[in-house]
Amino acid sequence: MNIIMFGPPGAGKGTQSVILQEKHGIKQLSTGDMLRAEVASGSELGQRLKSIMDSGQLVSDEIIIELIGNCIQSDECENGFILDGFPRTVAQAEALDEMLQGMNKEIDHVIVLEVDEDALLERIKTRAAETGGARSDDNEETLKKRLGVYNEQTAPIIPYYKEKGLLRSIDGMQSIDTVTSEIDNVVASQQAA
Ligand code: B4P
Repeated sequence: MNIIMFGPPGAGKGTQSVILQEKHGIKQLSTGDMLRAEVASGSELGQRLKSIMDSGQLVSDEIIIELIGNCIQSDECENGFILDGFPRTVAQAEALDEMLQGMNKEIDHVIVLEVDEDALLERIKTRAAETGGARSDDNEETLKKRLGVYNEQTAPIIPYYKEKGLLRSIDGMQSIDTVTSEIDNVVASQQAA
C-alpha cells in the first residue's frame, strides 16, 4: 500500500507516518528528515538547505524529486511506502506520477490532516519548548512564512488528487490516538476490499 500523508506544517504528518510504519510495515519516507540529515552532515549542500528551510521556503523540486526517486525504488519500499512531506508542489506531484508509472506502482490514498492555524502555532511552540529548539525552523516567524508557502504552493495539490478520487480527509485537531484510528479505518477499508 502506498500512501501520501498531506497537511500544513506541524499538522502531524511525521507523527502519524511513524505510527503507520510501525503498525503496517510500510516504509516512511520523510523529505524533511532526509533534508535535516543532510544539514546535520555539515556538507556544503546541507548549509544551503539549512538557510532555505530556516527562511520557511521550499527546497528546489529538482533536489527533492531526485531524493525521493532513489528511495521509492529501494528494496525497503517493497511492501509499500508513506510519503511524509512530499509532494509539496504540483510539479512534484506530476513528477511523482511519472516516476510511479515507470515502476508500475500507484498511490492508494492521499490522507489530508486538517488542522487550523492557531493550533499549528501552539504545536510548534510546544515542540520547540520540548526539544530545546532542536529544529531551527520551529518558531512563530518561520511558521507563518511556511503557512504562506503551504497555501500558495502546496494546497493547490489538493484538487489534483481529488480529481483522481484519492483524497481521504481527516480532522487532525483530534488527539493523536483518534487521528491514528481514523487512519487505520482508511487502511482497513482497502485491505477488506
Ligand atoms: P517537514 O519535516 O515535513 O515538517 P513539518 O511539516 O513541520 O512536520 P509535520 O506535519 O510532520 O508535523 P509533526 O508530525 O512533526 O518539513 C520541514 C521543511 O523541509 C519544510 O519547511 C521545507 O523547507 C523542507 N521540505 C520538506 N519536504 C519538502 C518538499 N517535498 N519540497 C520542498 N521542501 C521540502 O507534528 C508537529 C508537532 O505537533 C509535534 O510536536 C507533534 O508531537 C504534535 N502533534 C502531532 N499530532 C498532534 C495531535 N493530533 N494533537 C496534538 N499535537 C500533535
